Amino acid sequence: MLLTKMPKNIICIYILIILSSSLTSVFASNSEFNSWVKNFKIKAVKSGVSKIVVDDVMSDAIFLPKVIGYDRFQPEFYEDTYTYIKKRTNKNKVKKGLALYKKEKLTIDKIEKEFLIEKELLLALMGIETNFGKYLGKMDIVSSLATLSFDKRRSEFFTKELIILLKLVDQQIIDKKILFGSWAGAFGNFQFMPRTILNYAIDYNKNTTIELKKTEDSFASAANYLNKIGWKKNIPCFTKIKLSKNIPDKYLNSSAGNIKNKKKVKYFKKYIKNFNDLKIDHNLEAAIITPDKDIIPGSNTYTPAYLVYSNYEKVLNWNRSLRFALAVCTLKNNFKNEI
Ligand SMILES: [Ca+2]
Repeated sequence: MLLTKMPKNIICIYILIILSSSLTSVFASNSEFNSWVKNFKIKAVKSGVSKIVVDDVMSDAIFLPKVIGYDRFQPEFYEDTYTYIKKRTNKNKVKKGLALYKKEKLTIDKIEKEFLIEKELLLALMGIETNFGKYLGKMDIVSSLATLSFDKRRSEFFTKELIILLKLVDQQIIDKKILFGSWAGAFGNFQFMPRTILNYAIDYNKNTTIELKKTEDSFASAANYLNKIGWKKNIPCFTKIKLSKNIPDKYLNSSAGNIKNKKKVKYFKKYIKNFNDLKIDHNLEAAIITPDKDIIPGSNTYTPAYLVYSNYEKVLNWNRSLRFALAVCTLKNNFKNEI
């Protein structure tokens, strides 16, 4: 805007200054990144990955500035709960999930029985994570993880994930040629991080490779994961409630990091206006979440509010976001009404 009023030569100088300063910072971060890679490779070898694999896989790793952008601008940070859930659980998504279920019914039903995980939950997770395999991500995962490890915000977490990924390649569990996924390093239909692949992914159809972009292995791996972390079949995730203003602040969880102050459902009776309408076991252990409080500017402290149970926390294990877990369980309920 300002540029149109400036003389041309001044504009040129102005643009040159901007260009040179941004180039300097790119070069600076590239050289810092390269020296980070050098140190990381030493660390990876020390933790037991073969030097050949470390050198081979890390040779193409580059710093991806856009990954930092995505990390700082996740919808979980700025979308209010209603918008977030509505966008991800619409009729179209249910329709798409039902079509997939119809096509893969035999496999999905078998996996539901074997791992004791509702098919509706599996469909919901796949729907939210990748829109049923449509958005698997095309990012080079090694570079994504390296960029996030180099970055200060969650360096320790992503460094560990990158080392696990190298181990998976080293042990020939994963082929380095297929390592394309999300900006945060997640992979396949259910967006597994390397640690999840290591601990829970299975070669369900026993063809000697784990194929997380195919139905059999990806559904069985997701079901195995949920089963191992303690998902309880036929127990709800959450119940929407209307809170009274007399509720002490300490019961209002707005952070997914650590759900605090759990009590039996009946304990919260005095704080819930619609308690008598709730169709849930009053002895179930529950906590209260108010996901917009402290996060969405100007939001009402008491709405929306939910009682959440142990299954809800299992979905948080999957992805530590209050809204993500609400969306998954909402979509699960939507499927329940249709299947
Ligand atoms: Ca397989």
